[in-house]
Amino acid sequence: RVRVRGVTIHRPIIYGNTATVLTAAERETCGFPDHTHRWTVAVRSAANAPDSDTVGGADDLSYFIKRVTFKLHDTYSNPTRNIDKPPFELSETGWGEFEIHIRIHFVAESGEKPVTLYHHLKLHPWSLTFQALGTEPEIPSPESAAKFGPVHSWQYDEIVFTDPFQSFLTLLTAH
Ligand code: SLL
Repeated sequence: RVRVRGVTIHRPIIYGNTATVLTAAERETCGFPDHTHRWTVAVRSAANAPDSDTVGGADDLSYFIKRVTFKLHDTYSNPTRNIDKPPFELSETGWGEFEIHIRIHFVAESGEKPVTLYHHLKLHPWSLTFQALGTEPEIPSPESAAKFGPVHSWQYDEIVFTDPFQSFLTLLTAH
């Protein structure tokens, strides 16, 4: 297999989370009375126009991503979660913020090593309540947090492949 020397090619992605406050009814039915939020962590394409109500582009990343592993806090059972097909996202309920390790595995023919990203799961709308209420930064009550709607925390990044194999370069550019 031939590497194409001197070439870099990148693919833009968005990664991060949304979170919403559980209603009293949801808190009862989710099986964990101490859980306060439902959240979704995701890796999405930043290419193509986003839909109005989703974050990230409509592009399916599976032509070059084989698996995304989300490593959660050890308070979760089975904290290592593998997602092997798009959408590369995971939803859970919980009570606390923590750092999620996001490991992106590329299709076998790429010959590329996995890439790890880190995302601080955000549940609380600190800045919004701070600005709107003029209070000191403090975790808002579930009631006031719910009024602000879903929390969003997303990062833009580019996955860069340097000296890619010719076949992988062809695969990427053909998409
Ligand atoms: C904190 N350092 O103390 C953080 C850790 C961990 C959150 C937060 C687990 C849910 C479950 C969950 O939400 N963990 O397994 O019941 O705030």
